[in-house]
Amino acid sequence: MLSPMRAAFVLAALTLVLAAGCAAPGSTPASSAAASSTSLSATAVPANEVQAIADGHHGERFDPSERTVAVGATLTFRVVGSTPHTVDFGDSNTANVDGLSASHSGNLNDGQTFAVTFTKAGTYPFHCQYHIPGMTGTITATAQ
Ligand SMILES: [Cu+2]
Repeated sequence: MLSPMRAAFVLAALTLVLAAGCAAPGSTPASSAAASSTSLSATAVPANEVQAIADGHHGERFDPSERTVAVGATLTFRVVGSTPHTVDFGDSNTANVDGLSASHSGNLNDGQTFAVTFTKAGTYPFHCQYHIPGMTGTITATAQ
């Protein structure tokens, strides 16, 4: 039997789910696909974040490794775990990439972050200096 209190809660939860499904003008196409797949991490990576993680030997990766943002958006890269990483955009580990507020994080330890604002539409490959070629990703910035 469903008590009135519980029924109200279920209704509220359903409303939230429906609202979240509709209110997504700036969301990425990947988010709907990700919802149906099984995530390896216990907690989902926030929409404005890319995490640099390492799961055991040779398990270093960016999660997600591909993300689409609107021009003007800022992404935060965050190291999770005791393995240090870097975030470097472009082929060079020193040259700044046009269209980005910052291109090279330097060494990042557990919990440290690196924020990048995407000021021009384009495709921006990035990598970790320590774990190339395995640890790479691409951010796509699209005009609004
Ligand atoms: Cu790394």
